[in-house]
This record gives sequence, structure tokens and C-alpha cells, in this order.
Amino acid sequence: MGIVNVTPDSFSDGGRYLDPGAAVAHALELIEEGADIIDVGGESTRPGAIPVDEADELARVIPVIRALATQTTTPISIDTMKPHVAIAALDAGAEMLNDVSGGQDRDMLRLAAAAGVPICLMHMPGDPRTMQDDPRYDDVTREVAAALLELVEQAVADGVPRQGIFLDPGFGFGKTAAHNVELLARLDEITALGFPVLVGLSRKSFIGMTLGLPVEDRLEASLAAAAIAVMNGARIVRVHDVRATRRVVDMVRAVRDAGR
Ligand code: HH2
Repeated sequence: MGIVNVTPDSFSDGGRYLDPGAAVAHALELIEEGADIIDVGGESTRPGAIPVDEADELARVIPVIRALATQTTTPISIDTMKPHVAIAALDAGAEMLNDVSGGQDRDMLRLAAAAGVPICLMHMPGDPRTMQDDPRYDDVTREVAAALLELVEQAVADGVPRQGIFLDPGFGFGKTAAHNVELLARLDEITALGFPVLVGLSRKSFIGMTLGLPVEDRLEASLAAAAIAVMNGARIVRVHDVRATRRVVDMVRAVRDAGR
């Protein structure tokens, strides 16, 4: 999954693709590099990010999705927590919902059910403004797994079929660097839940904290993290650097499948 952030303030590429033409060109480049899905987002969810107005978010993402949908058959996912943005995105040609709040607004779940589109439910305790204040777990992996299963039950209760659900443990969302590293090491416990798992590890700050590297210098470590995730059963890796990740993922898959 290639990332297209149509935002002024995303943590690693904010402001680069705010212009719709630049965003569409970037998406097409990521597809050329091997992306199977393009994830378009108009609101940064980095720790401490200020929420974006619905009108602003719509103005950022809808023209990009509409233009992109006419130029590619690669599925487009909409990265939003707002049901109205999701409705407009589906109308413009998106085919998947990526809700980092995990369906905190139940209308998002009802929309996925009514539209018959897959939805990714991510674990994020609280919201981006406060989630990094003082995250605490006794056992992060077990607690995230249990929380994800609760999100599944809520989604199913709202009519989402189980086969339309992807789960994401939410790396960097309400977790310390040590929590994120442990979650990655034990990702097989999340993939064992029986749902396809999506992970977003690309360039994230826990990588920077682990290695003492700035955001522009986290490619190799992001690739290592993607390799570990796929080895542990992740089905989708959400990344900025598609060409390099595609090669790593294809190699890891070949080895993983040969060992079965
Ligand atoms: N991470 C980010 C945004 N959306 N979606 C899913 N499913 N999983 C993630 O881990 C995830 C996500 C944050 O990364 P990015 O889009 O690069 O930055 P920002 O939120 O600053 O725009």
C-alpha cells in the first residue's frame, strides 16, 4: 500500500503533495513502482496533530481520488476518521476504508456495511492529540489483540461482514518505542487472530528512537521492519518507499512460502 498524504503537516512528507496534480502524479509513480493499493489521506494523525475540518479534508482528497480513479485500476483506499469524507471518497472512486480510529464513529462501520467495501480497523487508544501522553500496558500485544477483537465485534454488530475486515495494531498510535518494538516482534499473535493484518511502520518515530535517526534516514530500518512484519504474516504494508519495499516483501514472501 503506497501512501499519498495530501496534507501540509504529515510527519515525513507534509506539504509535498498538497497540490492535487502532484498528489496524482505521485500516486501513479507509486503504482509504477509496485503498489497494489494507494492510500489517500487528507489529515495528519501524527502525535499532537491538530484535527482538520471536514470541508478542508474533502477539498484535499476528493479531487485527487476522482482524478486518480480515471487513470488507474489500482484500488484506492481513503485514510479518514470522518464518515462524510469516506462517503464522498467512495463516490469519487475509492474502494476501501482505512479508519485509524477503528470505527470510533459507528457511522463509519455502517457505511462499510452498506457500501460493501472492506474496512481496516486500527488500534488507537484515544486520539492523536493525547495518545502519546503516557501510554501504559501490562502486555501490549495481548491488550492490542483483545482491543482489536472488540473492534471486530462492534463492526460485525453494525453489519460489516468478517471477510471485509482488515486489522492493524496501530504502530506509533498510543505506544512507546518499546511497545512498538515488542508488538512487531510478536506480530504473529495479531496475525493469528485470523484477519488479514495491515501494518504502518514506514519511517515512524519508534524507528528513529531505536536507532537515533532523523525521519529522512529511516529507509533501511523501515525495510527491516516491513520484512519482519511480512515474515510474521502481515498481508499489507503501508509505506512511503514503494520500490524498495516491494523488492523486500517479494523476497521475504518467497522465502516464507518455501519454508512451509
Ligand atoms: N499510520 C499513519 C496514517 N495512517 N493507517 C493505518 N492503517 N496504519 C498506520 O499505521 C497509519 C495509517 C501515519 O503515517 P503517515 O500517513 O505517514 O503520517 P501522517 O499521519 O503524519 O500523515
